Formats: sequence, structure tokens, C-alpha cells
Amino acid sequence: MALGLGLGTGLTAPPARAQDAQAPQAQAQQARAQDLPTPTGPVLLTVTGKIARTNQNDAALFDEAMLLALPRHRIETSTPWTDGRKIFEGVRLEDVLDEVGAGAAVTLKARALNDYSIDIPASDAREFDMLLALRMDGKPLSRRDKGPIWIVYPRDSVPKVQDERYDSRWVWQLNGLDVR
Ligand SMILES: Nc1nc2c(c(=O)[nH]1)N[C@H]1C(S)=C(S)[C@@H](COP(=O)(O)O)O[C@H]1N2
Ligand SMILES: [Mo]
Repeated sequence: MALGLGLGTGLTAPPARAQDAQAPQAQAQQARAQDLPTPTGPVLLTVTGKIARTNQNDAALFDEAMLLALPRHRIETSTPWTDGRKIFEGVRLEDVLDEVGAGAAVTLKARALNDYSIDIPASDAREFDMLLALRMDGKPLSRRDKGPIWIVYPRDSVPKVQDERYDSRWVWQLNGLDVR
């Protein structure tokens, strides 16, 4: 995650100076601490817990535009809940964690609109590059169709996640992540 922060965003670390006590990542997070924008549209996702960047009290709120401002990615896979292969588009969970300065995350308590909640190991985000999917086959995920945000694992391409344990982490109607 520490490497991903710098490489993924194209940022270069400032030159190290002898008197700098902080690691480059801590400096970068501090410099970015104020600049998480405030949502202007409906809030789709609220991130709380061990995060360095917030925009309302101790939380980081995201509307759709803020999420889609992150690099967009896609996963093509079949799922136990849909027919055939689907193209899911959205942003990487790991990029969202980097955006809020969640480098110390061990567990993510994911919450859904239907009050479903489950603990997801933060290491999954590094290992599997899950998506917070906002679209399926080009169409926004509606609430009745597991939207507006669905956690998507690369199920077809990674046999390890073809398992009930991982299926339970495909949280649909995701609206909250508590970083622990
Ligand atoms: N929002 C939400 N996501 C959810 C669930 C849920 O009830 N609500 N169930 C989880 C579990 S336990 C599993 S195994 C899979 C599949 O749920 P299903 O068996 O109801 O299809 O979705 C997961 N994601
Ligand atoms: Mo389940």
C-alpha cells in the first residue's frame, strides 16, 4: 500500500532531508490532509475509522463524482448472482483506501444499505484488486440491482476466491467502510 500510494498516483516523494523525522508517506498524507474535496452530490460511501484524510468530522464522504475521479478499472467475470460474464467498472478499493490515508488498515468493516455487514481483511485489496463497482455492462448499478456500489472480486481469473468465504465479501449496496 505504501508503494502503491506513490507509484499509483505518479507522485514522487520529496527529497529526504536529515532533519525530517517523518517517513515520506506520512508527509504525503499530511500534505493531503486538507484537500479531500467535499461532496456536492448524494453521498454514496462513508469511510470512517483509522483514516488520515476526512471531509466531515472524522469521516470521509464520497459522492459519485469523487469516486469516479479516481482511476477507473474494470473486471470481467461471471458471478453466482448474475447470468454469463459481466463487465464491472468502477474504482479499485485500494485506491479509495489510499485516497483517505488508510495505510494502517487491517480490517474493513463493510456495511450495506440493507444493514448487512461483514469484516473484510484489508489485505484482500492488495491481493485481489477488488473493485468498488458502479456500473455493470455499462449501466449504473441501481439499488434494486445491487447498486449503487458493489464490491467485486476477480472471481473467474482467481480460483482462490471461488469460495463461499469470499462470496460473502461481495457486499452489494455498499455504503460504509469502517477502517480498523
Ligand atoms: N448487501 C448485501 N450484500 C451481501 C449479502 C447481503 O445480505 N446483503 N449477503 C452476502 C453473502 S453471506 C453471500 S454468500 C453473498 C450471496 O448472498 P445470497 O446467498 O443471498 O445470494 O452475498 C453477500 N453480500
Ligand atoms: Mo453467505
